[in-house]
Amino acid sequence: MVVKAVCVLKGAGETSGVVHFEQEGDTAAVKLTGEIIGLTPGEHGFHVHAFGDNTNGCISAGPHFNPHNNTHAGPTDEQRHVGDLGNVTAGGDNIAKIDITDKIITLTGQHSIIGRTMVIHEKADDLGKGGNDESLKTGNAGARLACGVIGIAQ
Ligand SMILES: [Cu+2]
Ligand SMILES: [Zn+2]
Repeated sequence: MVVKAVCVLKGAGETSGVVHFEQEGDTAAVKLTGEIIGLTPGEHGFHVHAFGDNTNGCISAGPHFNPHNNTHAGPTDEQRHVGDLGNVTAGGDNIAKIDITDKIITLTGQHSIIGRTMVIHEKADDLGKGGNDESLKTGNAGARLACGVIGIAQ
């Protein structure tokens, strides 16, 4: 069975986007596609945060989704936050095309990301290699430019 989800990201500034998620069965990798516009050229941290709460903007989404109590890292690291999807890269047109396949996030079961929030950040995520405390929590990715709750898609 294919499970699909979608996330519409919005924020206080000009950054916005749409991300589609697809998973072909409970244990399969999740494929993310879509684009985020209104970004400065270069890398921007991109994570699943714990709560589907945007009552106080993207801040209420809380920290990175981390059900296994790990430190922050990059998407290919074995020990990472479930929500650590690393960076997306915007080009000179200020658009980041999303094309990610990830084996850690899931759209089913106890640790499903549906109902949680995707956040796109101001700065690059240092993937836990920044050499300071914040690097092991947030990757020093800075402000939350836009976010949206991940919902069930048709
Ligand atoms: Cu984040
Ligand atoms: Zn993290």
